[in-house]
Amino acid sequence: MATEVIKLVGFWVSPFVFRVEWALKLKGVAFEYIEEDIFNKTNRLLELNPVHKKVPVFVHDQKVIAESFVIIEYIDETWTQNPLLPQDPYQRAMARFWARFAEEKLMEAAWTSICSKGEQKERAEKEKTKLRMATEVIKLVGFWVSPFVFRVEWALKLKGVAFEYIEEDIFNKTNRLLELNPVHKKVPVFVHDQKVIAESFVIIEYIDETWTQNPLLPQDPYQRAMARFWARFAEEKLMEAAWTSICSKGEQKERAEKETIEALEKIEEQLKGKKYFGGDDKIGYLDIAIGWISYWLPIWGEVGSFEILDPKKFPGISAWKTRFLDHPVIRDSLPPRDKMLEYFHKRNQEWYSRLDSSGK
Ligand SMILES: N[C@@H](CCC(=O)N[C@@H](CS)C(=O)NCC(=O)O)C(=O)O
Repeated sequence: MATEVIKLVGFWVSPFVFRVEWALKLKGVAFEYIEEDIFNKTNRLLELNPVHKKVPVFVHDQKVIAESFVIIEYIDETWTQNPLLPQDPYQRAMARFWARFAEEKLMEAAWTSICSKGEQKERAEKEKTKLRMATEVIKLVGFWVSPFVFRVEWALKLKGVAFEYIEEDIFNKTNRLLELNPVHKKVPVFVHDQKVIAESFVIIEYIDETWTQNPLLPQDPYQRAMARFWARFAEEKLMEAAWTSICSKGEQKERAEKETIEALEKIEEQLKGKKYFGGDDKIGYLDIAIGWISYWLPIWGEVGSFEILDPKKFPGISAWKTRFLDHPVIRDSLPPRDKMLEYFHKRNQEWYSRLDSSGK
């Protein structure tokens, strides 16, 4: 190395130059850095890179190389310590493919989006989001009838985030589920690149904070607190009471029915004439969180012969329910009603026989 001439001609803020610098440093290759003024190009640059007239230019003894990707591969093949490209040819191809993709598509769109105005800017922003999504791994592990899974699906669709859905059999759990959610062993599980998240409410907040278009939670901290409060209330009080009311008998059933109605009355008050729980204009976090009331709850009522959502008693919730189910995203993302009835009848029978055998 001591007798070698190794020079890098660069410009202080160029990302193309920095990637060469990083490669050399990762390899432990000493080099001389020469700053170039790209707004007033020297003859040196014009002679070293007559084709593109751009930095970086890499000089190794008599050899002159331009184009950062070409330089990096040259460096990797010349100084073989700490290999940068994968050994496997397919992995190498993939690395080259995505490096080019980010360069040609993402960098161009990102730059246009900050250098353009109006429609052109909007188009570039959209392109950027689309490209970001194309390179992301976004998976939802679910179960076809789970209201917890559907709320995540609704959030993703309302945001326009494409994802891969993976069906799990919760009665015969796969190792995938046990590994992804070792704490609860339940669906939904959300996978975003290397990140794995469980618990539907936690997932929805993550989605809202990661893809900021069409915000779901209110902007105001107090309103956010309220949305979280009522989401939990419906989950802990209403869901539990409603399920018990259709799966129990006698006094226990009566008590659970009363609790269900009381919880619904409190939720009815929250609407206060609004179209949606989050306000008048659109579906938000709380609508999604308690969305199961619109579809699952009436089916449970049918299974347990108990009209839970009486429209006279709950005119606000009933109107919201119609509006919510009519929203194109929700309408197209619901489990089939017949199959649900059959499933919950079966679950209901299982609960009854459990109660009978425990002598209650
Ligand atoms: N609190 C969890 C509840 C998830 C849950 O109960 N999922 C059910 C499907 S509906 C499940 O995976 N059950 C499997 C089990 O209980 O072992 C959430 O909000 O994500």
